[in-house]
Amino acid sequence: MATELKNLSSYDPAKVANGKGRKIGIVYAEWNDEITYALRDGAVNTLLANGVEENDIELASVPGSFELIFGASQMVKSGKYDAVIAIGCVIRGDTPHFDYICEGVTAGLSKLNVEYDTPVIFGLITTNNLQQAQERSGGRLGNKGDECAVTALQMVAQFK
Ligand code: DLZ
Repeated sequence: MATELKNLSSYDPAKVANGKGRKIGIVYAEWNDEITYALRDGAVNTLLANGVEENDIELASVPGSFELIFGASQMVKSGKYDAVIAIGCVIRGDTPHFDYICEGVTAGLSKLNVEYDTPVIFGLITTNNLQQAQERSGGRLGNKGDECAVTALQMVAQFK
């Protein structure tokens, strides 16, 4: 389903598992920080709104989205978290770099999900321009950080 058809921040609170006692790691990229900080804050606020305690949310920043793989990997291997949310924003430029980063991050995070028992949530926004990223980080289409937080709690409740 295209994001155009779903507001990323809308969810039914009654269907979201309470996060009390859950430990969530969030790794976020500094590239396009106007966007990634908004995504990170959305994720944190939604976790708090659904019972996760502030002390149980740990944040780590990495330089760019490509480094999300290593950052998420370190968090997963630490065994400290019930779920890890990886947040980044890649905006298409004039070269194929966009495709390499998107493919690399997708493959890297997917591998973690297959090889370890901690769910890694895909909070990477991949857009053609800044406006599309703004629309998905608290704008017209909601905030993908909210969606990631809800997804993390659902995955933990279902599988841990
Ligand atoms: C190099 C680069 C470029 C061109 N664009 C982005 C981007 O749109 N979003 C992002 O998160 N990171 C970008 N990067 C940085 C790479 O993710 C990575 O940090 C560098 O290639 C160093 O490994």
